[in-house]
Amino acid sequence: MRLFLSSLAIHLIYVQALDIIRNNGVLQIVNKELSPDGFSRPTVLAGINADSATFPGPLIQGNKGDRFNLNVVDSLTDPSMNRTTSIHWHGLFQEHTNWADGPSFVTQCPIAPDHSFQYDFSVPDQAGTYWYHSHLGVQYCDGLRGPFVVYDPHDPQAHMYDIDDESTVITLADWYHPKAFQVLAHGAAVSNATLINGQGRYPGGPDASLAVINVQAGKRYRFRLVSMSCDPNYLFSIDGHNLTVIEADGVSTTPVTVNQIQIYAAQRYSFVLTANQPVGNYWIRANPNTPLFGSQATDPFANGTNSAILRYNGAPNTDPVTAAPPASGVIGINEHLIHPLQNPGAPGKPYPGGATVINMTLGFNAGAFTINNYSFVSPTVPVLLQILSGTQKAQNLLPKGSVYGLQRDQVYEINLIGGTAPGGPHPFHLHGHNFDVIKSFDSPEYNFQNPARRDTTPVAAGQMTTIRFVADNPGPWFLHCHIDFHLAAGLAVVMAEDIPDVELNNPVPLEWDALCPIYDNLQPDQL
Ligand SMILES: [Cu+2]
Repeated sequence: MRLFLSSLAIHLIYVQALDIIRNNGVLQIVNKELSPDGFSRPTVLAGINADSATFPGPLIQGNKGDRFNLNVVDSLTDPSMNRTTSIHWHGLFQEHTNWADGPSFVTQCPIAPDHSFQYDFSVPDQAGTYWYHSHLGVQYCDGLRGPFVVYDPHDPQAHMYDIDDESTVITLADWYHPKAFQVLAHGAAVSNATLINGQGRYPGGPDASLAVINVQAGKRYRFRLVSMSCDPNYLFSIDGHNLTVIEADGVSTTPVTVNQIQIYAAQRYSFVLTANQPVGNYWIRANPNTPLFGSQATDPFANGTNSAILRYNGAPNTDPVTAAPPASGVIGINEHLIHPLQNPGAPGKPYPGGATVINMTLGFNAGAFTINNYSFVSPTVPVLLQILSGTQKAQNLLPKGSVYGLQRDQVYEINLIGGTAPGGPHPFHLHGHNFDVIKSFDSPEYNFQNPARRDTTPVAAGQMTTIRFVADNPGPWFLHCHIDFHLAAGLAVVMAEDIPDVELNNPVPLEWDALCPIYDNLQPDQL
């Protein structure tokens, strides 16, 4: 009965204004009460100013080759959550600007409340779909996340689509009613709602507005799907439509046509959707691998949960009545079937061990995740500052056992061995690089010829995922699980790349030098 009523309900047309920052701007970080799913809670948000801050944060955009100047202003006041912050620009290499990468206590001290910090970096040779988020504790789960798109004026796949703008960015996010530190303390995270473009519903909650994505019949859209998840992966689909994947994590791919995309925390895909169905409304679905808190039904989409609406121009403002493809008709995306469009092929020799091998075995011990038996605990002095202060041996860098020294221009082969670590698959993200996934979690086969090239790949229990990359970007780069609650519980290491050249390659601004002295003088209620 409830479903029936809901399908007849007429929704208010609610178009969320997505603020845009083009290359240069202010990102103001504020506390605000927000109820994106009808439940009001205090949050940590980014906005172009305090009043406009919302979820997700503004879309940052620019072109390949551009420089970005983003002044992060910390106006946080709520001592029940972190008042300090730092921002990571996920997927961008930060060559020569390791200091602007963002992870707290790896490349910087956090920004203090009532202070600001200017991130100034160039994107000379990357284009695609990225995002930004707090990289301090579990702060991004309280709201500080937003999309970041670098357009390619000479996109080799431009002929495949007609429309690619702010209206074609689709963000997926898990949303929690408790604050993130409370979710972390609870252990296994269960989200209350799935937000698609910042809107959604929770089981038992009100009929909050759902996101509506408008299309015109006959046009081809390049949708940019961004998982801003703190934890779940999503099975994403749009009823009645195929999705032709052309990008994974900022790397153009040879087109693969599917009707469902499994997307892990922090991953991105571009897909082309042709609006070739009868004018109408179609459900957009994002089914999390962990059911929403309190969901009773066997139907994960009951009452519009985990859903948004694809609406053709001319269709009525009503809920869709469409059905998902039956399980037997699902064509999913397999990572081992993703191939780079340009310059495919892994560095190193075409056999397992044909590069400098590092084994990393995941584990779990006394409530903490480990890699090779060490749990990552943030050092008090950022790793970059330790290096600039003269520590030149990886084994002397803190945290002990979690920093790996890499030699300049060597090809590394990292075996990420899932072992018995719970809560997987764990999407591993390497800062400062893309990597070639020569052995995916979803295939026993190696591929050296044209493996997926991306920046985030899952590692499953009892399985091995193997990545390769060239150590050509001097600096300390975080390698970690992107389930934010697992990162907070220690599932991380630092790759200290070409330590002797870090200082020369990454001149730091005076403002960066000032961060730690300011941070170290904060009172407990300012942290
Ligand atoms: Cu994990």
